[in-house]
Amino acid sequence: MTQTSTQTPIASTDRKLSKAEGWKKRSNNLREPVATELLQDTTHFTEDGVQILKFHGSYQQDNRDNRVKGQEKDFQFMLRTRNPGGFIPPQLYLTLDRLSEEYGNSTLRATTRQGFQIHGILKKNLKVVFSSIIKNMGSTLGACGDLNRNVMAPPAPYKNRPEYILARQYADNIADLLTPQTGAYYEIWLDGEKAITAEEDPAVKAAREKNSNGTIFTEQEEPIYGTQYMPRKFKCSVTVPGDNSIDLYSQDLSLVVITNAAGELEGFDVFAGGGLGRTHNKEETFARVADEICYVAKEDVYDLVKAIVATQRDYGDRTERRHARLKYLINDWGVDRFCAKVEEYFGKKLATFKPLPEWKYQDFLGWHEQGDGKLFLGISVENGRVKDEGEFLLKTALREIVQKYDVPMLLTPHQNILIYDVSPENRKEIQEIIDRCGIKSETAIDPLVRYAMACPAMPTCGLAITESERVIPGILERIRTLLEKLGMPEEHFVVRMTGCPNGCARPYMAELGFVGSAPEAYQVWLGGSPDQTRLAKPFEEKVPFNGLEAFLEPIFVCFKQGRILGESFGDFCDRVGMEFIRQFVTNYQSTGSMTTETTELEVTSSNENNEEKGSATATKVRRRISVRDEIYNELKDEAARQGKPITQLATEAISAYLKQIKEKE
Ligand code: SRM
Ligand code: SF4
Repeated sequence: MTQTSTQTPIASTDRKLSKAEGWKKRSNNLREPVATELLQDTTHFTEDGVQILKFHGSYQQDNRDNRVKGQEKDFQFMLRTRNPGGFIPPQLYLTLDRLSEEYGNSTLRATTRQGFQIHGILKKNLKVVFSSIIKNMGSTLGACGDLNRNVMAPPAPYKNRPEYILARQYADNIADLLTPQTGAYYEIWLDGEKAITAEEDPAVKAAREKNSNGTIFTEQEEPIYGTQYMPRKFKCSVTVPGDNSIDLYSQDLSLVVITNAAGELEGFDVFAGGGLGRTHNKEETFARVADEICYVAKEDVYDLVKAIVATQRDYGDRTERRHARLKYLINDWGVDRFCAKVEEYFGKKLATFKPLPEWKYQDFLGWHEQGDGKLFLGISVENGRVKDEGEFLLKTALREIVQKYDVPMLLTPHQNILIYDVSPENRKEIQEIIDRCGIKSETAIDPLVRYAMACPAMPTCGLAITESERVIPGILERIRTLLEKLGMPEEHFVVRMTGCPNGCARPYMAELGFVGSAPEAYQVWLGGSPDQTRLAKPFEEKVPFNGLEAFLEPIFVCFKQGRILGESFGDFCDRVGMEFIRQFVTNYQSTGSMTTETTELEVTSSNENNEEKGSATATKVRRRISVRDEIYNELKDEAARQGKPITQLATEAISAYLKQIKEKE
């Protein structure tokens, strides 16, 4: 099944191809109309230009805060870096920092895929920004568009753990293997000069050019992608057994490093078919977790990656972009048919997936030994936004540290930053900079904040329905206040928020996910796991921003009453199910005595009070009685003092009273 340059990568279809296929085909491997329109004295690109520019790593946006009816939009551009595994050398960081001040909105944003974004660049400044990044060890090629995106890897820079070193190395190699080969990028942004890039592994180059079973197009500028690139974006990660810092189940393709007892690489377990983007009210679009596909020996790994890419390239849906990701192909075909097609490109049978340990999420914040005598420091960056604001001077601190100590950094999939290769003698001074600049240590941050993520949404994202990054700090504060009010001051769980259903901050993997669904309203998802190993479920379509407390209170009370000892919020919601929580919410009346004159107190009418055991599946008939506020408050205080749930104390008190009366009679 060898492809030639005259063949298209598109499986034959009678249906009309999507508009995007036309843009790609007409672009002459990503050159036009970007090259021509860049030279024009305009503030923005045409639709074709906008689409092709994405492949170069830039989105045309407008500042939505500045929209005025009847006036031209306030056009600006976002640039996204492509840096496998989140690696940012010091020279690149200082360049990005400077560019964001000179040409951007003075902030940098660490993304959920370990890249940086600069927002707010004007069209006339695009070339200088692109060329500065490229000349300073960076790239934006393929950070966006229908091709392989930034390859993720666990950010921990352990030097004494071979599996971590291998994961990083293979993330780089897969990124190289699938990097677009078109000359367009350097022609447009560097006037044809080739950038000095790190040496590519010769094995990767050979693998890209090897034409096994139709995986590549011969005599084409793009051997793997052809003229039409992929049907849609394609996302990969490489990780080590047990480390789910990369949110493995949400990726199109993931490799898990398998080593022998001596720490030598043997091969990889392969997952495929994850993806989160969906559209409200379109059931045919959905978030999906990746399937276990196979094991592959190390010498065959590039052939296998190419075989999976070729399967999606040739059979992914190019007629409907909402149905074009690999997850839909695998879902429609089933894993067996998908594997059979992959085997045709791979040229041999797929081997059986090897057992893996449980996945754990890790954020690597704080100071750590990296295994070679040096240290790394994980710094929490709220929603990835690197900025200076009031007394909080994160941007200043990072600039000072990188300038003074020439240390590289690794961006994490959780929008945080690790600086590494720190000599122990510099630790004290670096910590002093951090403290002086008002940056909190990981233990001083509310864990609700530490484990939360939000996408940028307003004002830069053209697809946002609601706010996200700008409102999540307030929402987390409100959740904390509510938890305190409900007697759960220490409780925390993974909260993620996006301004629309595309899922950029991976809300469908969170324990509590907010997804913008209408102006100032969010769809709420419950039941993801603390380690992001299963999908959450939609619970409510449109929860008003102002009514969050009233909405969340009964859910939290249900959790408090029904949890098993040590059970997390997401695990609880998943165990009892959405219907159980809905039922509880329907029967619930607020215990919020601060605002009401009387309080509805719930009493369980079974003779066994099993709240402490928290068996949410036990059948209990719940009834309500009202008590005056001051009595409720006294009960609450006493319950807290005795460490009992209020309901239990109320039941004990009432039954003691009734017993007393009976005895008197
Ligand atoms: Fe995303 C589109 C931001 C990770 C799913 N994403 C966008 C755009 C470019 C909006 C647009 O198309 O005009 C957003 C730019 C906002 C802005 O102003 O900066 C945007 N996505 C982001 C980032 C910056 C969010 C963040 O908080 O960090 C992340 C950049 C990652 C990177 O460095 O490459 C980002 N986006 C994701 C993820 C998470 C991931 O990859 O792990 C997802 C869900 C996983 C997935 O792809 O299934 C994601 N973004 C989308 C989608 C829906 C794709 C789909 O299959 O339906 C879109 C819309 C689209 O592609 O049409 C989108
Ligand atoms: Fe924009 Fe939606 Fe992605 Fe948020 S989730 S950045 S609103 S596309």
